[in-house]
Amino acid sequence: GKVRAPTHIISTISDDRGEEPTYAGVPMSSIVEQGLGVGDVISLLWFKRSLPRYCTRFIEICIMLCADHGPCVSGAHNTIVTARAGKDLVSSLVSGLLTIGPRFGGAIDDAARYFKDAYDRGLTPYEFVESMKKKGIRVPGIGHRIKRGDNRDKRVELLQEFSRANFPSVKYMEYAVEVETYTLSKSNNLVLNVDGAIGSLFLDLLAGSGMFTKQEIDEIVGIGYLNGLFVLARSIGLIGHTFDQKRLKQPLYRHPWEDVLYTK
Ligand code: Q5B
Repeated sequence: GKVRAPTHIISTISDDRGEEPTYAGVPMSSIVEQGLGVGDVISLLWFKRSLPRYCTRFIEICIMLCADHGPCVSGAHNTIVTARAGKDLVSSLVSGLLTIGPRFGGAIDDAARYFKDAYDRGLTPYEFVESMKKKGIRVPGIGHRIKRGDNRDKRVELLQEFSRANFPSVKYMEYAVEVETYTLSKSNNLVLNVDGAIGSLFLDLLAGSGMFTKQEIDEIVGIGYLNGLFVLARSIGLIGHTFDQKRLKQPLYRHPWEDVLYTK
C-alpha cells in the first residue's frame, strides 16, 4: 500500500482542498442554499454536527444578547481606553477580550460544570450553595454588579422564555432558578446572571436534544466550550466600541486624579 509521511497536524472540522470549502463535511454552497445561519456554522465547526433549528436559534439568541452591554463593563472599558491610545482594531479588540474571565463573562463553563455536578448528585440548592461557601468558591453564574432581585436581567428572562417554549427539557435551568431563589434569600444582588442562564441552558440543550452522548457532554463541559459563546458575541460589541472611538476622534484617555484614592 501507499506509505504516507507522518503529519504534524490533525484537523477534523473543515477542509478547503476540494472545489469548495466544507465545514464538518457540509459544503459552503449547501450552507448558503439551505439558508442556514451563524448558529448552524457554530454547530458544524464547534460540535461537528448539524443541530436542530431550535438549538441553532438558541445559539444565535445567545450571540445577539451578549454582543454588547454598554461602555462601562470591563471589556468595553479596556477596548475604549486602548482605541483612545491610538492602537489598531485588533489590539483594541484583544485588550477587551482579555478581561473575559471568571468574574466577567467567562463564568459560563464553570456555571455549567458546577450546576451539572450539583444537579446530577441530587444536591438541594441549600446543600450546593453552602458547600461552595465552605470551599470559599463563589457560585459561578450567580451575582451581578447592577442587576438585582427587583431589577432582573432581561437577557436571562428572554433566554428562559425561549427555552421553556422550545426545549424538550429545562431541568438544569430550573435547578439554577432554585439556586437563585436560595441565593436571593441571602442577598438581593445574587441573581442568576447571563453566564449562569447560558451555562445551565446549554446543559439542557446538550442533554435534551438527543444529539450528544453522555460521554460527549462530559467532554464538552470538561474542555469548556461555552465561554466561547461570550467571547464570540462580545467581539461584535468590542469591535463596535473601537469604531465608535475612532469615529468620535477621542483623545488619549487619562483617569482623573480625583477618582483615585492615594494612600500609604
Ligand atoms: N457574592 C459578578 O459581584 C460578581 C457571589 C457571592 C456567592 C456568588 C460576583 C461574582 C460569579 C461570577 C459570575 C458573571 C463579580 C457575571 C457578566 C457579563 C455582564 C457584566 C456586566 C455583561 C459581582 C458582595 C457579596 C460578598 C460576596 C457575595 C457575590 N457573588 N457569594 N456566590 N456568585 N459572581 N460572573 O457586585 O459576605 O460581603 O463577602 O463573582 O457569574 O460578567 O454587565 O457588568 O454582559 O457585560 O462585585 O453582564 O457576583 O459583589 O464582590 O462586592 O460581593 O456577595 O462574597 O459577600 P459584586 P462583591 P460578603 S455576568
